Amino acid sequence: MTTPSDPASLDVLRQRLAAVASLDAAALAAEEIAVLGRKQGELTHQLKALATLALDEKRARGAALNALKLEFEAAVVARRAELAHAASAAEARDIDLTMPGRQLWVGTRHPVTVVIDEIVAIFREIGFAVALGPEIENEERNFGALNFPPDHPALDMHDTLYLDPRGAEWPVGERLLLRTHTSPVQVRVMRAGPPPYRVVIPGLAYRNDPFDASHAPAFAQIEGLAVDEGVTFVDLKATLTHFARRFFRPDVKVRFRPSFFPFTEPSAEMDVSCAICGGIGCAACKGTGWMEILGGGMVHENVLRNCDVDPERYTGFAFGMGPARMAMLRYGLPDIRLLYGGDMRFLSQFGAAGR
Ligand code: 2NM
Repeated sequence: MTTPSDPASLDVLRQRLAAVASLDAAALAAEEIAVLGRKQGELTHQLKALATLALDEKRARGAALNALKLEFEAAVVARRAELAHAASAAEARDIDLTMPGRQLWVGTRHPVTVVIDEIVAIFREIGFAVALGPEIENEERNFGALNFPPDHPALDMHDTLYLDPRGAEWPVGERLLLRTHTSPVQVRVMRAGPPPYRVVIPGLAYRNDPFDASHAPAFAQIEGLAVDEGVTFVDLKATLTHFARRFFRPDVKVRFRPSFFPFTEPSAEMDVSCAICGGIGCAACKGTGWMEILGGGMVHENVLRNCDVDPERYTGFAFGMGPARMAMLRYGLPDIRLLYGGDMRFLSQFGAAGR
């Protein structure tokens, strides 16, 4: 350390100032403290020592020291900016512009969505409109209006997802539930105005079922309803046969078997010749050559009455099917969990994006 009165001390500081421009980051930080530091800094020390000098000398030396201090501060700031700039330029040189870009993820439609859209399109071609309704329904529209007796097992807590645990205390018919089928939408359509109706209703339905190879607790459904004067079972058979030929292939065979549903009388289930083996018998059709694809029937007169439609004047047919099941049959899938498991390696093989 030089003494305050030593003129050489100013020269030493000027040399150190000139050297700042070539210091690296660590040396710059050390030099800043060594010269400008508030406790140990050389310049700080020299400035404090001015107090011991005579007035004239104090003025001249003070001015020189203060000018030097400003220059030193400016030099440190400039060198620090220079070092930062050099570091980011080096980083930019490390970017490999020849590296392949990241794969962009283009989504595809879910196979069940592909099937729903196709089914809806086939019915639209022959004059059906689409109707939609809420997934939260009441007991009356989900069951009562549809001719389910109050003691029907479907109303049991084990089968239906009720929304309020106090449910049992609610007025009869007003308990809220997740619809177990899309049929309450048909009730809404009929109550909204007089026939004719020709509608298909795609949507989700819910049942208190464990997830297994053929059941999901939330599943897609498509139902249809056609009500007018003079609609007969022949219309049902012709419409659904046409649908099967369009959906599978023109030469598909169909058969109707008697069945039972609370909301239709008579009722039937429709089978198609196996899409996989063409009717010879295989694993997909369990050797029978036939696959069940839907249920339906003539709308029960009680249902028509419950929905303010005069059964003396109007008749109609209704039907329902599961698009996930249709997708499984068409693509030969053994387990519904493939469709609802969310594995993109599987799902992205179906509907092309944006189709
Ligand atoms: C099915 C089977 C049989 C059906 C009945 C009605 C309504 F509301 F008109 F009465 N909608 N859907 C129906 C009938 C659905 O699904 C397998």
